[in-house]
Amino acid sequence: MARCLLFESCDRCLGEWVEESPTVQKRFPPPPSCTLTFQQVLRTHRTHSSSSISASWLPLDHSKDTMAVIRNEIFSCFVFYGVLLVIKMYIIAVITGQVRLRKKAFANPEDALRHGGLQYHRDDPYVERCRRAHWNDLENIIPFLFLGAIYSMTGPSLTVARLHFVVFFLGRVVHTIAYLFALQAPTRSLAYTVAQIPCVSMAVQILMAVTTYA
Ligand SMILES: N[C@@H](CCC(=O)N[C@@H](CS)C(=O)NCC(=O)O)C(=O)O
Repeated sequence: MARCLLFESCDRCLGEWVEESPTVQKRFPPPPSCTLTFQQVLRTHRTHSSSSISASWLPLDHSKDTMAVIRNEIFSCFVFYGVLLVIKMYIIAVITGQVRLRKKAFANPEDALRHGGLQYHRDDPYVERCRRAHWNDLENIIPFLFLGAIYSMTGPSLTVARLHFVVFFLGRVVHTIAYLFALQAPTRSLAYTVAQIPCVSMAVQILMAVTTYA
């Protein structure tokens, strides 16, 4: 019996890593679906309420474990920027609602009636601007959420992946600011184009990663 380098003991019971051995294998045979070819270990746990032992088969492959951690870091980085962008979209929605109230321009007659009369069931140029900013986010951030999630699984380097996510994030923030504050052209278009670059790059890399399966 030997401790694995990756040993983590459970804080409630004494989890043990047990090297593959004929005796242990006999007691806890690998599941029929087990196709692992590298060295295997059994992770045994004494169940808390009784002295019986439960066990599961796990691969002992340190390089693969390291890869999993790296992939997880990349995915976490993606999630961080993805969620910030979703929050940014929520903020545009809140701004749109506030502008509707301030300008008395309601999309629905019942809202107009509640706020003064049917004459306020009308369009407003700035409300429309907010809506276009929001719509443009939908057109671009939703594809990013799809591409970024898949791209994170293709094993890019963390630095390169972060660069993709940060460039997209900053591009979209500048796009929103340029749209809502009607900044001088071509600020908004430039921000849009800059944000598209990492998306195109991710799409190409994903296609290259899966092209053998086409
Ligand atoms: N659906 C967009 C497609 C192209 C696009 O997203 N262009 C950027 C840069 S010019 C933009 O901000 N378009 C304004 C918008 O979608 O409201 C459009 O109609 O313009």
